[in-house]
Amino acid sequence: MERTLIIIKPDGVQRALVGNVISRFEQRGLRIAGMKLIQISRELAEEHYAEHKGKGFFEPTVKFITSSPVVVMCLEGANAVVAARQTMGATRPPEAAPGTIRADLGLDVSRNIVHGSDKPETAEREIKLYFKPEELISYTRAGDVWLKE
Ligand code: IDP
Ligand code: MG
Repeated sequence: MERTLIIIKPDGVQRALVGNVISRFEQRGLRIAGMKLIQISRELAEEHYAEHKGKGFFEPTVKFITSSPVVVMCLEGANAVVAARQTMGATRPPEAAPGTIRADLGLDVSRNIVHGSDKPETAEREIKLYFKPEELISYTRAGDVWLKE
């Protein structure tokens, strides 16, 4: 069992895509272990995107993610990190496969609707940025037995 950190970015919230995005992860078989609507501070955004510090898109990306509320989710399931990234699609919407969130719902890399941890170690770091341990709940859903043999 693995956990990953997903953020529905300001464009997703403002464009009323929250339900659409959550549905895709839910239907894929990933469970919501934690979820909340928050306004990200500059300090948190800079920590979140620390690996990109110094790149040209760092400042606009930090400005954008702090510009309006976001929905943060911790998703849990088998291979949650890879599965969620696959459901999201490639970083740049024109390169994302049809059927993915970023291809179906967006056009531009700077407004690509969702964030998802890129590997299990990143997920661990990012989940801690947004959730206290007691805010996360592991459980089984009735339908989980129908997801695998
Ligand atoms: P990821 O979100 O698929 O993991 P990263 O390379 O980690 O992609 O970049 C983080 C975020 O920074 C992207 O989701 C996107 O919002 C923004 N970003 C990345 N590259 C560019 C760019 O070339 N122009 C504008 N924004 C970018
Ligand atoms: Mg990334």
